[in-house]
Amino acid sequence: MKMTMRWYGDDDKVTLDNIRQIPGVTGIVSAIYDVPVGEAWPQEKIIELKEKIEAKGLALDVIESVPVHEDIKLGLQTRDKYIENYKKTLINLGKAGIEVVCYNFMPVFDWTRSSLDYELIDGSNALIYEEETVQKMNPLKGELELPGWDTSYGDGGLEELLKQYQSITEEDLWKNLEYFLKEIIPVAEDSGIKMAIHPDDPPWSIFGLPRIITNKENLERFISLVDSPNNGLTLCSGSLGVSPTNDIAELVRYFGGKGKIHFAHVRNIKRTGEKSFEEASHRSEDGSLDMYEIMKAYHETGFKGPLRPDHGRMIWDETGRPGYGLYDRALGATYLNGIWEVLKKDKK
Ligand SMILES: [Mn+2]
Repeated sequence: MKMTMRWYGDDDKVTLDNIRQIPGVTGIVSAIYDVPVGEAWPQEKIIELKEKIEAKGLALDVIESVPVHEDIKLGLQTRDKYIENYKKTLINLGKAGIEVVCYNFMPVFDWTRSSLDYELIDGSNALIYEEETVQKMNPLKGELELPGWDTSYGDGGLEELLKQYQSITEEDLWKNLEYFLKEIIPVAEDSGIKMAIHPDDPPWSIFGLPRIITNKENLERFISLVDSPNNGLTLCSGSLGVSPTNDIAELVRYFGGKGKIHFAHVRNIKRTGEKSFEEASHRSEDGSLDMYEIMKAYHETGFKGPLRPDHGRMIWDETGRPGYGLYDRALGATYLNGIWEVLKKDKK
């Protein structure tokens, strides 16, 4: 396992110098943020990012994410142009020696929460999701806008985009995903890149939009769309784990055993009701997931890929990008590294 940390580039308040001082963190998860969605990433920008990270003694282990243009998810005629650009990006990343690319296939909205700074009982702040609150919000009226969302559709564009999705069923989305994979996976193979789809967060439909990367059955269907070692998963414990029917350790054993987990997000959540949850500290006792069992499953399946603590709470008066402060993620990395050390040493 390679312990990594997400870094948002030069604009990130958390610096590479901060990250290199967290014990046991050796790699960075990052992306190019100033190329519009759908355009190819220039080789020079990728090399520049990689060299900046390596100059600090860290490795650029994962690109998270290369976003997928909505026309691809919608299956529009124009998708082929964007798929060609996606292939160019993969080729350029491969030339730079990048091994893992994370992406997702969520229509319109990326990860969704009802509050970004909910105060927990200990005075820390966390992202939470309450289904009732989200149901009442109207993103068309600007009542919900989250930092993870691509809003390049601009004024009025969102309404148009949501209209286009009205006729898209889950089966349509599956077909569009299959079309995309059949185009890009051969390029990923040639470029030495493992593609790792991130599950939908939360793993159920929101605002009437289809969501399909949600549970074991669908993950199985996903990997069978294109049978290739380069077609795999970002197994995110926090995204999948908010559904009590998703047993994360079991998913790790099952898909990890097949060599299908290319990237691991390990974080805890506390289920607070049906379809409602708080993001908790990484520690098992603080949430609904048993982190020891999850790490044990990774250890037992011989996981050698990149792994990162996922979102953290805001603690110690830190301010910054919701979910992506330094302190709580550093605690998470250290905690997970501690579990890993025990697992390594206990192995007879
Ligand atoms: Mn995640």
